[in-house]
Amino acid sequence: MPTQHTQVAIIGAGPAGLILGQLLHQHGIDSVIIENRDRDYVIERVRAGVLEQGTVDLLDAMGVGARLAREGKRHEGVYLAFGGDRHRIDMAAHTGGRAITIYGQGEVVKDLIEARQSTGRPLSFEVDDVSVHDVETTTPSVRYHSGGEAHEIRCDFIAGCDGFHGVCRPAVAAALTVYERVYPFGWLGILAHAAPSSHELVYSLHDRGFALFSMRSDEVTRLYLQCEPDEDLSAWSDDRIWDELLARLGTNDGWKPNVGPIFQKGITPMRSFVADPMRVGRLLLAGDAAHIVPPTGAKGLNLAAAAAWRLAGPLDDFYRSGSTTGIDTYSARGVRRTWWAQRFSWWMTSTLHRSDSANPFDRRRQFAELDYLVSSDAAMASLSENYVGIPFA
Ligand code: FAS
Ligand code: PHB
Repeated sequence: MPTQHTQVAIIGAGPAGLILGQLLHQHGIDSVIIENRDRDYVIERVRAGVLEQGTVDLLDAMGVGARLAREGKRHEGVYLAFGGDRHRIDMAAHTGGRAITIYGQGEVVKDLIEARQSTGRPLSFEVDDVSVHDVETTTPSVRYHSGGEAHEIRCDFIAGCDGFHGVCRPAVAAALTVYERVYPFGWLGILAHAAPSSHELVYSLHDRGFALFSMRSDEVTRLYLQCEPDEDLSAWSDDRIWDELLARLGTNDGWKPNVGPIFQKGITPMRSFVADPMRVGRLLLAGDAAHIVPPTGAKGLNLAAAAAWRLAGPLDDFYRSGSTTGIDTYSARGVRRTWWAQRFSWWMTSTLHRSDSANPFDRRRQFAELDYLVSSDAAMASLSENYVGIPFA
């Protein structure tokens, strides 16, 4: 069986794995990245769209921020709509100039794959039967098949960046405590060829349910509406989707999304999930492999980037000085940040979604929560600080 030797074996070429690979390269640390899907799939998969200030700064510092700087849309504010009115929160004013940037996850992954390939370091797509071994020893290994041939990677560390449905977390499930909440609704998301009619995002709580106005470019609008978790997509004609979006998003000042041909639609389940610890022996989990947040807080991709950044430094310390301090505290620091993001994402989700079980008291309290939020500088500052992202350090 062909055997590769490396320092860090990275499983998964999503944002977590690719950012870690690039940071390790910059520290002169060897790594091998293996991915079970093909290159086009990981680029074209429709996911995140919001980058925190810290993620943008990290990608820039890694030298993969040029196209992001040219094509990304920097948003200093965000709108909350309820009771028929839109309210703008000036996040930059509440955070000393920090902001979010709209840039599709596929674009981030594309830039990172190009950077990886220009380093000449290994990145293999379409592998299968991936398994991890001896993670409780100082010589763990990864086995997989590629092109029908068995392969083995011998390494010092395995970075489990294989997402929620990967093999790394289940491989150490016995050592983990899992916390989970599944929400009684999902998101029906679309991409449409329509020029965005707002220059910033609009989150809307409406009697008919939540809706979100976002974008991908000057020609493409991204929109979501609250639906049943097991909603049947075939029951949603394009006309029905637009009728519902216009009903939930249109505001008294006449603002509404532009309508255009829908070219992508899908349903996203909503869950909060935390696995603790994020490290078992020489296996270190990062990103969705360790935690899932509902997308209302736009934290998933940004947590993955923060985890890669939080792991690269300690690995560099280990190879420079043999110190394991950073590696030993990786999980505690990661789990703490994850719970902050969980709290914010749960709060955004429960404040902005319609719950069938809610009684009239809860509805009015939800409304009061939003009314207080857009009337209090302290509350707007808290939302802004969390939405633009708590600094990585
Ligand atoms: P990923 O899932 O992206 O990557 C893991 C990789 O591992 C994948 O490429 C997978 O193919 C591969 N893999 C899996 N099993 C494997 C195996 N056995 N062997 C080899 N490879 C394997 N987050 C935000 O921050 N902002 C948003 O606006 C936002 N919107 C979202 C909208 C939707 C519809 C969805 C689904 C998610 C959204 N998210 C958002 C969250 C999302 O972006 C994730 O948090 C992010 O992809 C996490 O990155 P990774 O941890 O790298 O995991
Ligand atoms: C998106 O643009 O896809 C998006 C924006 C904000 C969210 C989730 C998704 O909270």
